[in-house]
Amino acid sequence: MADPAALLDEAALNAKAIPQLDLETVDEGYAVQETLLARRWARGERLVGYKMGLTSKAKMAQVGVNEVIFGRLTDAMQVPDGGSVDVARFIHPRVEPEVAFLLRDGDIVAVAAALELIDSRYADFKFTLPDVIADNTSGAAFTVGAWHPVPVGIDNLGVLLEIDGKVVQVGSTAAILGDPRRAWRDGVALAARHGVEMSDGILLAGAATAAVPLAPGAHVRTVVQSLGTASLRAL
Ligand code: 0L1
Ligand code: MG
Repeated sequence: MADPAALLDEAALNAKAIPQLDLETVDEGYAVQETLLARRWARGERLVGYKMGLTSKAKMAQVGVNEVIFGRLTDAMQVPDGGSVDVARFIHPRVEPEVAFLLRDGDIVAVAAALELIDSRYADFKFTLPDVIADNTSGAAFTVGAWHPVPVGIDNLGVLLEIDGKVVQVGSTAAILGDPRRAWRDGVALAARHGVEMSDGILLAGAATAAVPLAPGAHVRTVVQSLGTASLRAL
């Protein structure tokens, strides 16, 4: 088989879906993810953080698996809050509302509302667990709102996802493994098992609702109770 990391990298660069790779194990998936990211570091992208995936029942059901996974965030994926992103760069982008943590020396120092754009490089958004891990857990772009000190309770904050001012998803941070801080703890342990230290930078803890397709022209905003908003426009 051709180098799976090269196939995934080129699929993303050309916005052209590829068939599933049918990797066999989760370890193989993380090894391909590492090689995929190495190609991006070589092009000058910088690591700015991490993301947890499949942290809610809705997301697990949407893709038919039941395990959390982690991926990497790079500077090239970050869209400023209120900024624009050209969705022609993607294959079949979807957007989901998230909670973001700012990590310093292994601790959470701030929290924010966030949006994640996911874009599977596989045709029809269909993949196995090892395949989606290899594909940097479908990560494509993200926006983080204003950082806030961590409130006492963040385990049941209301979350709205709006497109063009209309509410399209309603959820709660409870959907993120019962408490987004659990996604952080589980993520740190999972990453450590794969030789990755998740101690500094941004951590997208996971989506509070299912992801929705993102069309050009859409203005997307999430509102998270006590944490404010994050927004972007799709060009
Ligand atoms: O961020 C996520 O939860 C996405 C994980 C990968 C599954 C998907 O593409 O929906
Ligand atoms: Mg996500």
